[in-house]
Amino acid sequence: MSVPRPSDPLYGRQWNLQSIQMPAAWAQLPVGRSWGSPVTVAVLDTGYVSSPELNGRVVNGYDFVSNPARSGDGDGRDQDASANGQYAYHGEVIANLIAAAHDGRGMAGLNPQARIVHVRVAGTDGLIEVQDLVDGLKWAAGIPVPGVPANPNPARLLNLSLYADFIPLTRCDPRVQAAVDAVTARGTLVIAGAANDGADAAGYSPAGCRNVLTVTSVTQSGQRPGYANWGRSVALGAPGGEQGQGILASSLSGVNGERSPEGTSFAAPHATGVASLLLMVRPRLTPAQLRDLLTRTVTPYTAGCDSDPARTCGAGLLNASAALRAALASTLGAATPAAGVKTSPAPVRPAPAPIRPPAARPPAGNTSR
Ligand SMILES: [Ca+2]
Ligand SMILES: [Ca+2]
Repeated sequence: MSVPRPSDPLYGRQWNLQSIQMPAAWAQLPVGRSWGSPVTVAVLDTGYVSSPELNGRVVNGYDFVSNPARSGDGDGRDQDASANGQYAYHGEVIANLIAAAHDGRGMAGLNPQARIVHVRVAGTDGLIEVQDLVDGLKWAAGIPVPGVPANPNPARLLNLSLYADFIPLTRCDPRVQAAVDAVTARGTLVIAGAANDGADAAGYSPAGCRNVLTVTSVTQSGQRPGYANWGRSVALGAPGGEQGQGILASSLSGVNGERSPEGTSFAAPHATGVASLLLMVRPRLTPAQLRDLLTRTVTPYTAGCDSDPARTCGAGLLNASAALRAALASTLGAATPAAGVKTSPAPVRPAPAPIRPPAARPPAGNTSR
């Protein structure tokens, strides 16, 4: 079997794609045509960046940052989710990891056929209020939110490389849990980064909530980096990098158009990208079925991910090839189109004007590591 090798110049340094067996996953998909049903992924994060890696596949969703003192755009909530401030690259990198084009430029994303909706929930300080997160979660999945126009591009997957600030880090916040349960009931899977405090992820929202697929970081050698949260609420591990060996991605504001950040923020989108491939080939998979496929096909950690067995990193390391093979071998979640009916993708709302370039500075708090 020929293994596709993207011609994108950064591809040779994207070690994380090898770690999760991405080339062998792509090899199972048709070349030069659609991989299946269209899949929309919402990135709840710092907001919209007009990435050339996502040309025609990215939507400027909605700005849920309600506090004008933290929004950086002079007002509260509005229809322009454009990122601004020093962390603007955060959501951009996450979207690119999931869906960057295989176009001979920049990086290669996990699913170059996925569509991205940016939902802005983080202020320019990188922090997130519970109510903004709760409303953003619902809206992203297509649930009505008072005072906000309906989302014309509801997502089946929500990537949350973040947690709610301004609340104690002692348990899943019941407001966040209720929102997660509501979107799960609509068939949408919430995927979260475990956060970067080297602590038990159970105290974080959404990482510690039920029905969330929580992802922590592992290094290239399959170990938990010291920053990465751990514990029973972690479902699996994915490459999140470490100092000096980050997760390479295209970024408009990065030096030479690239960045190599590390953090669980950049582990979670690996699971999201693979889940989006599973939904393309098996569009009726439920959140529970997606979770099962992703966790039972992992590559086991050779000697645990940490010398302390309590600091678990979940079932193992994400394995894109094995997950896709398992999905394709099963009829679970298969589409049942009516004979002669050709499905076509829903229109993507046109993206508005590009944002002002963010300052390139190292991130600080939150999962914005
Ligand atoms: Ca605003
Ligand atoms: Ca590219």
